[in-house]
Amino acid sequence: MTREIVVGAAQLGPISRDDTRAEVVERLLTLLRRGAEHGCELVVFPELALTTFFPRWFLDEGDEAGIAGDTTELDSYYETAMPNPVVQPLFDEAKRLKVGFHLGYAELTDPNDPQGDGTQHRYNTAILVDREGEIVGRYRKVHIPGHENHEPWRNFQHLERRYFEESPEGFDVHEAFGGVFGMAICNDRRWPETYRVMGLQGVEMVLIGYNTPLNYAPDPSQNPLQAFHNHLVMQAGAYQNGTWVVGVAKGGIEEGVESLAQTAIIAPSGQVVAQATTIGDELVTARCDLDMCERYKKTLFDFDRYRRPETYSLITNLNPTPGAT
Ligand code: CDV
Repeated sequence: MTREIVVGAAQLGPISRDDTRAEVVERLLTLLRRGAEHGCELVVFPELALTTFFPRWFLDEGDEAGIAGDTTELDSYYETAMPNPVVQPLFDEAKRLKVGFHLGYAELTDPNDPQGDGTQHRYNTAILVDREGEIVGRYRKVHIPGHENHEPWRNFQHLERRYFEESPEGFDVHEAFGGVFGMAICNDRRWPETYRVMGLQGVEMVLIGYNTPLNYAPDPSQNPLQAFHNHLVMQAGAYQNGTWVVGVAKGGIEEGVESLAQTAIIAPSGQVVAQATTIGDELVTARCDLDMCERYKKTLFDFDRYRRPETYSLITNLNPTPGAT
């Protein structure tokens, strides 16, 4: 018996600064229902899928010392609970349709959470929700790109490093949908370690949402290569770890900033098996055989047989001596 799962990659077009959460959730519901019509068991939404990409604005009156002043608008972009009343319809519909989903959002933690450390944190987060509408996995972004302080020379800001902490939790995998699932968020997809850490835990499908502006201010020579680099890293991550990768964009022109679309479902062979053709709300689907992962995990990328971790210590040694193993 094969372990096949029909997956929907639910690309979003732009979300405006004044769009309400309720309006956005209606768009997500439309895509979730479209997924159900296409036989999907899982629908994957992008990074920060409930709001506009707010790190493009300097939203507080702080300085190098950090966020300060009136944080009312900044805080309004974060979720303080998940699910919450505005997002609950998505969970209810998932349960009714028996379609799970993956959702990215900004998380403001509760300092009184008994499982927390007594302080409040801001994370760029994604959750995996099963076909019963239950959260079965949570991931907080590890690689945070951009900058910490207002840089007026840029056409737009990318203040992710001001508004989000780097998660110390790393990359877990989750048994769900009859397989082993992992999550990563946007910039994480450019780092080989992201896939390898999950590959070492037997991951069979990595879900990745992204917001990638076509204009990269620190080095505009990379602008025409955005689409190439996007697929390059996800296809390599899939192939080198024998895993499916589902990369889902929030694309199009959002508040004047043009972002990459190119949502894609990638097989363990590294081949793109489905790809979005628009830059707006669009669902692309693929029937993914999770057993296909074994073909790569048991042959070329048989980690136990062929990996040489004793020669890679430079990668994880926090005080490396170049050349030492
Ligand atoms: N949201 C992101 O993480 N975006 C980055 C951009 C800023 C380079 C990305 O890696 O696509």
